[in-house]
Amino acid sequence: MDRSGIADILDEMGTLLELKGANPFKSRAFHNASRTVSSVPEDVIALAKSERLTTIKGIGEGIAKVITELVEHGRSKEHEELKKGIPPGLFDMMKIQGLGPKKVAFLFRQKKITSIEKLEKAAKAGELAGLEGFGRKTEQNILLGIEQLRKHSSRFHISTAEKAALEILDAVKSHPGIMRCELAGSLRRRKETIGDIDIVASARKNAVPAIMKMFTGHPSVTRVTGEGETKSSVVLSSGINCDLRIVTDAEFPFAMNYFTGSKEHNVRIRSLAREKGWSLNEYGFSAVEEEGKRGTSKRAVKCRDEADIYKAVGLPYIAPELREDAGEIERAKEGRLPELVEEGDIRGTFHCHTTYSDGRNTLKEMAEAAIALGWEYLGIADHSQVATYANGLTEERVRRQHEEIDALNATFNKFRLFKGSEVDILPDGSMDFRDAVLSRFDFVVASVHSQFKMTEAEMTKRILKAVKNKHVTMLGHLTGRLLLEREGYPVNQSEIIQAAADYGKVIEINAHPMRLDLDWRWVRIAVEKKVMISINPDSHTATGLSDVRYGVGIARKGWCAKKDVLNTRNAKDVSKLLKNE
Ligand code: DGT
Ligand code: CA
Ligand code: CA
Ligand code: ZN
Repeated sequence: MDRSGIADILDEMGTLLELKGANPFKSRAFHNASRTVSSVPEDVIALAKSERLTTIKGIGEGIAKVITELVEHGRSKEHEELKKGIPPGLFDMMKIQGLGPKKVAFLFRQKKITSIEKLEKAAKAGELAGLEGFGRKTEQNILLGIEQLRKHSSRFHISTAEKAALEILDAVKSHPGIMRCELAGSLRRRKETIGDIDIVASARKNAVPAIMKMFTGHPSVTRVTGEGETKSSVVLSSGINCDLRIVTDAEFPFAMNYFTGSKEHNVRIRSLAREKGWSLNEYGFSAVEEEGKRGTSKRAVKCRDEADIYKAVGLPYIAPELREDAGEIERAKEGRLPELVEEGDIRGTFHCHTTYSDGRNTLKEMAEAAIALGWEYLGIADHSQVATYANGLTEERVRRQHEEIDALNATFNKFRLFKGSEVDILPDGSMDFRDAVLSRFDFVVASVHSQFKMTEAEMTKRILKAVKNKHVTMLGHLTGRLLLEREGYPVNQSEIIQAAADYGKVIEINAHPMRLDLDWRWVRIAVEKKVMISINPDSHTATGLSDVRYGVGIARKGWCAKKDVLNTRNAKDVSKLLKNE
């Protein structure tokens, strides 16, 4: 069993203990161990084999024994004991927003509710409202939660999908029979969430069976759902499905183009091909035999790569991120496609948290991580005072942080930290620091973190007030959505984008894979209105800085060129831009 499999089981054991009402310290130990196993730099598998797991902080004797069993036998006795008497449906129930192990265990004991279906029935029949700790409101929220869950449960965050995909892609790629091999589908188009992983490869014919075997036998595969000569399908340990298609090298560009999608984009390209007298599918172009013209039809076109395919239908190459049939084909025809921002254009970022508020790494560690990424600057933005749940900074602590930033900046060569804050937009639209404090920052990110339950008109008014505040540099995670978990609060994005344009404010693409907010469909509108975009990781760890890559994907989907993105500018230009505000 691999690391992520072990981490999942430890986590499940923690939850099982919670469901059984065990000592909270014990269940927490398992949850913590799960996080430890997936994040420590040490080789957990090797340590397990040499019985040295307890040298890792947070792994005690008991948990070490479980891990060793999992590594050696792929299962653990204690885990199986814990599972006894716990219906698997309880785990599904815990995915409903607002339902934790305590409530689920209670519903199980009191009402024998063992699945989402039974829960839904009971809630609809009004059978929960009388129970201890449950009211009409809870009942309504449960029904709402079930609806949300159904809508989202078959999709995954891009970070989860990408991690799982790259692991198995690298393995397949390493086979000597492989000629070309790439990710296709929504992952290649950098969609905000992913349904399943699509891999396309070309290979020498005699190697295909061995490659398929390697794919279906990969350690991250938990179930094989199809195995054939051209296509195999598996379920990975993260629960995500993955398809591998193997074609000849001549077919490869066509298969890539087809399986990258989107479906809507494909349909358009196919009809362009038809206009030229070809039929196009995942294997190639072939001549359409027109009536009365038999024998005179065109010969099939050979294409070495996707650019050749677009050229054959009279278009310049269209980047995968744009392939949504959202106007890209018309633009391509006019030769006016945007020159999209690239990961390599990024020179720094804003909106990062440190140990001053709820981040895990110190100022210095965050700076060092940014330097290691080759960046010229990093904008620190810890939480403001009202955010006590996130250890928000008081005015006094802001002063101390600024002293530390000044001291650190004095030690850097060609790198600087910008002083910022993620300041709460209070319910009445005012900012959570006095003007005198706000004016001490190099930049201010304004975000809503509380009181989401407002009408659209109220929320829009609240945020508009922040846009008009002269101390505010940029808006953070505009809708507050958490992908696959929580819809954003209702807000008139169009009006806010217009105001940002009028008042010269930046809007962030929050690059955290759970957020990706501003949504790319709105990024496009912001860019049209010449609103500057900042791609911010909202990272709470040093490693989280690299989440910027997901934001770059969203920026590209939103048709951002390099010039549209604040953090493609060098430190000097950024510094000038921030001062003018
Ligand atoms: P996902 O997996 O839901 O995140 O989204 P995709 O875009 O990866 O969709 P998926 O995996 O169902 O199919 C991969 C690509 O294959 C899709 O983007 C376009 C192509 N494709 C699939 N079914 C059809 C179809 O019926 N017609 C056409 N033209 N293309 C299709
Ligand atoms: Ca897919
Ligand atoms: Ca697929
Ligand atoms: Zn925030």
